[in-house]
Parts: sequence; C-alpha cells; structure tokens
Amino acid sequence: MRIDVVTIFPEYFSPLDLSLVGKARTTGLLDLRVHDLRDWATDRHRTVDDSPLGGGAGMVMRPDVWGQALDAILGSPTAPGTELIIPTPSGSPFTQRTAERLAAVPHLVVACGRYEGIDARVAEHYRAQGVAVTELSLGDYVLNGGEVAALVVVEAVARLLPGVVGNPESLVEESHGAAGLLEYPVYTRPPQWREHTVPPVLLSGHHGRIARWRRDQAFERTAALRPDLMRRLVPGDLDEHDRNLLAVLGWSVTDAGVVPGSETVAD
Ligand code: JF8
Repeated sequence: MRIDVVTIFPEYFSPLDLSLVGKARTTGLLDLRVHDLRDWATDRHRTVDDSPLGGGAGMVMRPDVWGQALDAILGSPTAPGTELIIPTPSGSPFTQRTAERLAAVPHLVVACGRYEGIDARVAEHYRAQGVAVTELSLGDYVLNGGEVAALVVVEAVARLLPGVVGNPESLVEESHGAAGLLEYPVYTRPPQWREHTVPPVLLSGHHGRIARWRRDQAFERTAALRPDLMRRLVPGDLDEHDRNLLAVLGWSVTDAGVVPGSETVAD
C-alpha cells in the first residue's frame, strides 16, 4: 500500500520510522512518503496561508498551493484506487470500520491542514474531479492541525495490512473475540505482585471458564464506561448467560435492542 502525507511539519512524522510501521516500510509492505507542502509555494517566503475572506481570526491555507501539491501527488487524472483523506474537526468520525475500509485502498493521500484549516474549495475541487475525498475527525476535541490525526490514521491502517502485525491471531481476536465490547483485563507473571493477586480462574486451566470470565469482564467494563457501545450490541449475539449478566448490570435485551433498565417496578 502507498500513503503520501502532505504537511508543513514533515518532522512530525519521524515516529513512523519506528516499531511496526517502520518495519512495514523497510520490508516494503508500506510505501509511506512525507512531503513538505511549502515545496509547492511560489514566493520567496514559501507562504501557504492567507487571511480568511469575510474576516475573522487566524489564517486559512491557500487553495493554490494545495492544488499544486495535490495535482502532483494525486496525478491528473487521479488513478482509480486513490483516496484523498483530509483530517478536520468537522469530518466524520474515524473508527476501526474506517481503518478497515482504508486498509483496502491502494493509495491514500493525507492532506494535513494547520491554522483555521484548508480553503473549502480544495475538497470541493477534487470531489468534482471524481476523486474519493474523505474528511475525517479523530473526535470532539480541538487539535492544532491534521498531523496527529494523520499519524493515527497511518498507524491504525498500517497494522491491518497483511504481514504487518507479527501474530495475525491478535487481529482475529480483536475483530471477533470482543466484537463491540471493551477489552477484558490482562495479567502476566508473577501471579502475586505487591499484595495484588491474579483472578484465580486464569490459573485454573479451564479454558471454557476463562473465556466466559473474560467475556463477563468485557461486558462489565463496557456497561460501566461505554453505554453507547452497549446500545449497539446485537441481540442475536447474546446468549442466556450474557442476558442474565446484562440484567444484573442494568441492561435489557428487547425487540428494540439493548436498552438500559432491567428492573420492572410494580405499580
Ligand atoms: C485542525 C487543521 C481534528 N479531531 C480533531 N480535532 N481537531 C482536528 C483538526 C484537524 C485538522 C486541522 N486545525 C487545523 C484540527 C481532526 N482530525
């Protein structure tokens, strides 16, 4: 897979030389290229921004500079199988489903904005040219630019490429083992550490009981921390044991799905 990143801070992407992503690059599984947007600026100061039309605070990234950069990197016409990713706080949420979809795209180009963002005509222009353009947000908080989001997208996508994660069973467990639930707690040796012991079932050798305990832990954590994920559980995936545990945790499985409340109060 090929990923091009365009930024005014190429050094921001040094961590991608390390660890799993670095290895994927050196082994040729990932062709990642980081470009300095200022290489496409035309003035002596390599200016990439200008003041907002209509007034207001801050600066906006110029469409002409972005246009020169993206024409060069996307190609004209842009090859099928190319997608332009623009991180922005007003984008659609970046999720594991997004990462899975992007991992199957042969060529991603990630455009990192700064200041108040990129002139809106850039996304509009490439969409009108028939390029797949996706505006993505990491979440509802404010960052200074798209670079951190680009790092997140590259890492989340690269680890899904065949051969990047050493033990592919880790990926299988992630997608099936706890579909839509938070992970269960994990432990290693020693079984006792500073007054803290490991739950005895994990030392029992009963693989069925261990799997059941882990699933229960995943439900307990999800119910405590992520009611949004509870509501998205699929009733058909929940057995009698799950439903009893969910009732204890205050959730009912109904025709309308998984909903809060398990006590029926007499009137
Ligand atoms: C930016 C360009 C973002 N979840 C998120 N919060 N803030 C951003 C973001 C992205 C791009 C720019 N400021 C200027 C903020 C994402 N993705």
